Amino acid sequence: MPAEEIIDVRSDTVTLPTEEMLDAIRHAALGDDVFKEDPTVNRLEKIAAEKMGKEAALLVSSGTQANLVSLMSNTNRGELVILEAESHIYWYEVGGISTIAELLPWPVKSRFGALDPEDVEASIRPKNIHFPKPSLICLENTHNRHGGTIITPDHIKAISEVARAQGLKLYLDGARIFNAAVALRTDVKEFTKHVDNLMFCLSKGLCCPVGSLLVGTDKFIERSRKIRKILGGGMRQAGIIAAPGIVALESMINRLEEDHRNARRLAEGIAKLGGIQIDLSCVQTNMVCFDVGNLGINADMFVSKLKHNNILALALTEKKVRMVTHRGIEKEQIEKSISAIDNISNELRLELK
Ligand code: TLP
Repeated sequence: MPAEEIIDVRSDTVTLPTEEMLDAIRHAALGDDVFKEDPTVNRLEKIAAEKMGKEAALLVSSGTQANLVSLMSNTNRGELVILEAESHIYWYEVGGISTIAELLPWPVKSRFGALDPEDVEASIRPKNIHFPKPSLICLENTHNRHGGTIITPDHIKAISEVARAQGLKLYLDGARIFNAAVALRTDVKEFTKHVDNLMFCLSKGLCCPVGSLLVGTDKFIERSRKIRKILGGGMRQAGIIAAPGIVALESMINRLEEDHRNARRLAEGIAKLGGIQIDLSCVQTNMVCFDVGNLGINADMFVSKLKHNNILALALTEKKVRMVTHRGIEKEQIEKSISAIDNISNELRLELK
């Protein structure tokens, strides 16, 4: 008997490489990247820089490493970094911003992940003997904890004007920036042209097994290369990571649209069910977050009930469950998920009566 299918919507990080990627890995030309001699890495970095409209790029092992290297490369020890209060850097990177980069994170709240330029301006305190020097503003697009929401190019521009006027740098955690670009049917450069530098991930919806890229000026990338080395991130024959990255940038970006379509389908299906709250206006890319608080259960418990139905999801907050669509999650898996959520919520509502 075939094993029951597992629907894994915990994250788009669970995606597996395509056959084309595996072939590219097998045939990649390799060299020692610490000596800058891996031709496949060099090619990927060139393609990434061009796509983002910047001078240079650097392959790193993960999104977390990309953010850490960028924080260190954009600042000096002891300075202050303004970031969104629910940002990945602040929430999920084990406090590397403080323990390793030795920076003071200054979280600013927002409603949908897009910092209000006025709030950013207000958080930049004047020169004073008591205050650390503010040097960097970090944005995140799409915004993970706000449910994959998009910060529009115009909004980034408004924040970049504040940054420039105050002499601060602007960095973008663009782990899923291609999701934003595809959703708005816009060239990714429309977002990146307003920031000094950014990172994006190959290992999420683009389906690569490993890797993220930092992109910025030649000077920023040279400094980042040295910092990556300090952090143990010099990766020798890294062409085996870069090869699927090239495939991703050449052929996997437009497919993100399918993930967005499926997320919308899932969200609209959930919205019709009783007892669950979902804000459809926040479902802008490949994430679907919904609130199970009215069912008399917390998100962790709801997630374990889903697991009994062979569906893997994540608890985002005490009451919110997150599901992420990606390659391998099709209409059929979406329908199965909606009906499992329906059954669970009906059972819970009966218990509440
Ligand atoms: N996010 C992961 C988890 O860490 C939560 C996920 O499943 O969404 N920036 C953003 C905006 C991210 O969402 C992530 C990963 C990272 C950075 C870190 O990337 P990795 O996992 O490659 O270190």
